[in-house]
Amino acid sequence: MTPPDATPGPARANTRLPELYRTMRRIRTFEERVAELYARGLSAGSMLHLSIGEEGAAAGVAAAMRPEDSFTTHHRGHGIFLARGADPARMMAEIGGKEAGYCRGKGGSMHIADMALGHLGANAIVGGGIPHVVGAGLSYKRLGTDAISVAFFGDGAMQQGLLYESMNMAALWDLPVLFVCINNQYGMGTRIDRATRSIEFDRRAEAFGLAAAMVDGEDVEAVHRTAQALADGARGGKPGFMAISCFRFFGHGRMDKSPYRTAEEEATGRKRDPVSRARDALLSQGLNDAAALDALDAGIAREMDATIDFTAAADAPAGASMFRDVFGPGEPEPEPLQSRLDRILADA
Ligand SMILES: Cc1ncc(C[n+]2csc(CCOP(=O)(O)OP(=O)(O)O)c2C)c(N)n1
Ligand SMILES: [Mg+2]
Repeated sequence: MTPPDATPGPARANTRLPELYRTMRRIRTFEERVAELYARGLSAGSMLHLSIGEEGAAAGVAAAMRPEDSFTTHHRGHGIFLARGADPARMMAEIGGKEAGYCRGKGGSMHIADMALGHLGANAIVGGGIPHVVGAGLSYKRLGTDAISVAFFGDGAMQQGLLYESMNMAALWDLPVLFVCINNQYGMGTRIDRATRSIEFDRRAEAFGLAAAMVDGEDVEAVHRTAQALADGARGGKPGFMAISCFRFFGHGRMDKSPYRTAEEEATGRKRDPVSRARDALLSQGLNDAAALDALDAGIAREMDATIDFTAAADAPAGASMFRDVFGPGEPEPEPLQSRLDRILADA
């Protein structure tokens, strides 16, 4: 139950806090612009799940991964993909349903994937992306590579059977896999203590033979240290699990005003802020001064503002491409909708 290497040490000269802060600030600002995209009527649909409050999980784990590693995410995965090197303009264009997006606008917020960056897919089915990393891990083991595959999912998936099948196989076959549960306290409108009797999630993973830890997502350096130890173990064939506790600052999706929780609970929860905590730490440790951090934040704001302009100006996919990119190479082209309709009407 003890995190493998989560003991806070003395101030470290080689701290990665500045880099972790930058990643988190980029995620926070990107998500704020996603909310703006929606408010301006430029998003493809309303199913947008912001990861504000969860930046410590994405930044901390991503920093423990290598370029060759792959991953899957749940429906709240913008921040994870950004932390893994996604181009925010192409991401925003995807969320806006534009041709310039990662999946030519056909994946949207919840189904972004990009094999070049190891993103095996966001998934709208709770727990749906978890078994994929077991398959990826099996292939890495067979190929003899050093890569690992990481599944990111919410606390809702802790109550899904496929997680346990996946953890069992990963442990049984010594696969280079890391399971990362982002426990933001809620599955839609249901608080975690109304979904399960036990939130000692690490004990569940240990029961399957995984190395397991729980960590506070407000402390990005603790997340990073824990993820690094578990990722190193996974690379050596000992799969790992970590549960990162944090607070979902806003509603489940953009339409959700969170009527199921009180204003006091939200105010208290939002004090668990990994971004402002990291900023305070950078200042108190003398790693940055306030002016430098303000300049950094302003540069990030400009970068993210530009993603909205890019998306607004980008083209939608051509109607004729509707069935393209749906099947793998070599699959027959589906019959165009119009010709199918013509045929059905002719037969009628
Ligand atoms: C198998 C399945 N059941 C139910 C849903 C409906 N659903 C969508 S998101 C969600 C809550 C997920 O909560 P959690 O896993 O904690 O992720 P979070 O939204 O908090 O990031 C549910 C129940 C679904 N998409 N898939
Ligand atoms: Mg949740």
